[in-house]
Amino acid sequence: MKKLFWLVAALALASCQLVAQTEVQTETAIPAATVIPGETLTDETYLTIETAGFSGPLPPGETALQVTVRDGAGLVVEGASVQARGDMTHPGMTPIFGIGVETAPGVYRVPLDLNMGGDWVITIDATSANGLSATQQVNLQVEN
Ligand SMILES: [Cu+2]
Repeated sequence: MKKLFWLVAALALASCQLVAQTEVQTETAIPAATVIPGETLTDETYLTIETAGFSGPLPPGETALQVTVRDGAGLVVEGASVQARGDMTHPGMTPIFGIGVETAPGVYRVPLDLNMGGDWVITIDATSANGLSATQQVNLQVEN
């Protein structure tokens, strides 16, 4: 069982690296899976995160990401806790945070104040009511 966990962890890591290389314009990022250690990977043991709202370089200021949370079977997950953290790729910046509000079943609107032009890495965390979680990183660009 441990071997399976490490295999999945390695796959999740590989998919994170893939996401890091994804173009800013990508509408739907590659889903990342999180597995509870010691548990078998089944539809009930992981979540996926889909993101939208990254169409081309964004103007600086207030924006919102649309995040859809699904379970392993592809069904939307209602009542999840969704948060996003924004970090710029250069040092010396204070991170920004946004809390998701569910606007449709399994769909969360996450406001973010992109307060500077340049390259950002947005880290989205989702936790379901039954304690499963997933993390997704997306790169985006803000106009100067
Ligand atoms: Cu900055």
